[in-house]
Amino acid sequence: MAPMDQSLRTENRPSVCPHDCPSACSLDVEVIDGRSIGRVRGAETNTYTAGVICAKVARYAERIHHPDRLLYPHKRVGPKGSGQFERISWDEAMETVARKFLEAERDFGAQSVWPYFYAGTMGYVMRDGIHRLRHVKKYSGQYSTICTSTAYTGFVAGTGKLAGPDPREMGVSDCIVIWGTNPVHTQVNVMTHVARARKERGAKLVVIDVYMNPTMKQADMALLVRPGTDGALACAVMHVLFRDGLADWDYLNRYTDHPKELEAHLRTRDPAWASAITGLPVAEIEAFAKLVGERKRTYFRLGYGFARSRNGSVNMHAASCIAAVTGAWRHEGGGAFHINNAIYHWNKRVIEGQDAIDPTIRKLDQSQIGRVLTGDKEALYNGPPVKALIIQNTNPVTVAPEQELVKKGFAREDLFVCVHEQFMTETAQMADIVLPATMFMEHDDIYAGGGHQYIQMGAKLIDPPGECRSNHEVICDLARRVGAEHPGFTMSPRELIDVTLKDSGWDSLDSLEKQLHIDAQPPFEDAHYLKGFAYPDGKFKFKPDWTSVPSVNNGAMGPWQKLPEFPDHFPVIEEATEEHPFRLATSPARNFLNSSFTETPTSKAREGRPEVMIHPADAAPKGIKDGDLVKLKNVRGEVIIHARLFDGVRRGVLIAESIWPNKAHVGGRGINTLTGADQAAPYGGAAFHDNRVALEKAPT
Ligand SMILES: Nc1nc2c(c(=O)[nH]1)N[C@H]1C(S)=C(S)[C@@H](COP(=O)(O)OP(=O)(O)OC[C@H]3O[C@@H](n4cnc5c(=O)[nH]c(N)nc54)[C@H](O)[C@@H]3O)O[C@H]1N2
Ligand SMILES: Nc1nc2c(c(=O)[nH]1)N[C@H]1C(S)=C(S)[C@@H](COP(=O)(O)OP(=O)(O)OC[C@H]3O[C@@H](n4cnc5c(=O)[nH]c(N)nc54)[C@H](O)[C@@H]3O)O[C@H]1N2
Ligand code: SF4
Ligand SMILES: [Mo]
Repeated sequence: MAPMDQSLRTENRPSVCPHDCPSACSLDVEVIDGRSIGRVRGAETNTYTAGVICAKVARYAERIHHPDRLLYPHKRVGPKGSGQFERISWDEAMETVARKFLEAERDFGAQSVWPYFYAGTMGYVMRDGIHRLRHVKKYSGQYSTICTSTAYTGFVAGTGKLAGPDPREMGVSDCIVIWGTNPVHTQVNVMTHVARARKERGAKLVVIDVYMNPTMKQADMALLVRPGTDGALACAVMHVLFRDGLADWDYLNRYTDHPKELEAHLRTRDPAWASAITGLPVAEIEAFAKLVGERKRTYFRLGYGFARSRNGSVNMHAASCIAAVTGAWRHEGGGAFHINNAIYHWNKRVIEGQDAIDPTIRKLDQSQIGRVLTGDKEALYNGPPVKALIIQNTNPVTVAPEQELVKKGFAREDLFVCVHEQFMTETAQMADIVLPATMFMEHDDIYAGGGHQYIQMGAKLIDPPGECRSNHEVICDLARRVGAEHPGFTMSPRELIDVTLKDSGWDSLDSLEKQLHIDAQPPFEDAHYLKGFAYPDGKFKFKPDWTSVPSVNNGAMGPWQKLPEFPDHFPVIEEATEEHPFRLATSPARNFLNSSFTETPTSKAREGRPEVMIHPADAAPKGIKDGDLVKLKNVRGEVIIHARLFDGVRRGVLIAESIWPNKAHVGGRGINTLTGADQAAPYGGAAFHDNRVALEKAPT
């Protein structure tokens, strides 16, 4: 810590953005008087994030010094959800949590306790330490499906691992295809490299999305597809590549599994077929195929968004296949990229307490928290009910699907809930015990970029306000009180970081701090799979064995028996019906990050209010005008929201940029009232952008 006695000294210190964003930007933070945060800028030292950060984090002083931050432990004194809390001591709070956990364990078995977490911070010590407590105590596991399952599964299906060409190579591409991600909102740094490629090489930017978002507005070629139809588009593109002699047969023969069968399979998947499914004109599909067929240095930047459908894994895989047909992988600036998880070869043995894992313990589906808490037998794997929760880094009473069930579950009188949070979120509001949490500049942690290749240290810069404690402190304290023993509970965050670096084949914390960060980018031939893909035979799989996709297997789920053998349109999405004629996607808002930043004044002001975008021609016959309140309804519930007429969506498609708190909506029901928690094939995942709904003018 900086000494407190020098008045108003400003120093600039390095840090890392901890939020759940592929960019993990390197930050340059003004620390004022050793106590508070001034301006936050991007640090130039990181050659990927390169001094650029998003506006919401540039204004971080607003969040870290927010007057509404939780500062002290509280216990509930009124009815559940009443918001009536009373300040208590840390000791009383932790004693209560421990007692409730021990009682649940005694009466219903250890698996009636469910530590529930997600990626509100991406630091490994603070995010993943909760597993250590879980494993040592044999509490219920969490199968983390809310974000990545469909996307990861689809990418790994082809390549065998989660890695790809250096993201900085986008800057030397001749064509960049931004597919199902909206980087202007969700990972702004992609645009830096796109700008470079356009300037230096005259590169073309293609954007494939379901609405004319700010990224698509910058595109040379804008492909507006119907939600959940990207597999069909990918197939037609490959059809054209084979048909027109634009396939790289030398590459196909050396590096892929069944190219001849793929070609034959695609003969019937022509642009006219795909046009009927995707809504794209045939000419646009032909032009896109020609562009990527001729420009071998094409970088397919594949996002999460187009995988958040019930057929999302198939769509992700199909898109990645295009790079194998053109042989783009061979070229600098070419190939397909989703995320760089595999390059770090993390060994989080100590942080997660992996030596204590008991594989017989159930792993409850994170996305099905509503079903789990309302006693759905299948969701509970026929095991004991969940009687006690500790929640860190996530806000399920806003972000999880099937909100009606989620709210019902959290309202249970016999459920004990402890929420460790920075703000009084809608989840904290439902708690019995609320604990105040530190923010990233108030604790030590380590971060690795998903959208780039740096390992970075984010050191504590200032003391936390009030009595805030870090996740690590809370987990270690609770462990002591419930009798959980593990070396990790007695180590400091810095010791955990050091041992994790060493276990993972990186040097040490000392050396990381000296270098500022580690550039973990593998050599070109590895990143481009020139020595083969990550399957035993070294081949890219056009015909994946869906039920043995490595590293993501929790047992096949959803309608996996129906998965197509080859890339295809997998018709398991919530197609529109007469009763529910609209398809709704819940794409991310620019000034929020999931439900974070919904508390900061500038973000709230910039976003305005919850709105749904409707094509004017869909609105007119229903008498809906811009700014009217409308009702969206499906089998899971209904939502009242303001209409925004916008011709950048297709007819029959609705977009609600998310995730506003439920309470920001008239009637108190947020957008996740409408989203489903049924598991996508083959390894689960929530289909947030795949919802059929009815639309009508709300009664006034
Ligand atoms: N500002 C902001 N930044 C964020 C977040 C946020 O909420 N706000 N969330 C963070 C998190 S947790 C994550 S996982 C990442 C996710 O970041 P992304 O990879 O960008 O994924 P999504 O945000 O789900 O959606 C991206 C785009 O996919 C589009 N999309 C939806 N359905 C389809 C489809 O069927 N086909 C196609 N082609 N496109 C479709 C959406 O309209 C949206 O524009 O962003 C992170 N960054
Ligand atoms: N409709 C719709 N719903 C969605 C999505 C969508 O696209 N559409 N996206 C989904 C996706 S991809 C995701 S990842 C989820 C994410 O949803 P959440 O997991 O809720 O996401 P965040 O807002 O990133 O973080 C949650 C909380 O973590 C807290 N937090 C941050 N750091 C710390 C810390 O160090 N300690 C503690 N104790 N708390 C901390 C923050 O204050 C915040 O309230 O939402 C999903 N829900
Ligand atoms: S772009 Fe993402 S990683 Fe970078 S500062 Fe913004 S939220 Fe953080
Ligand atoms: Mo996410």
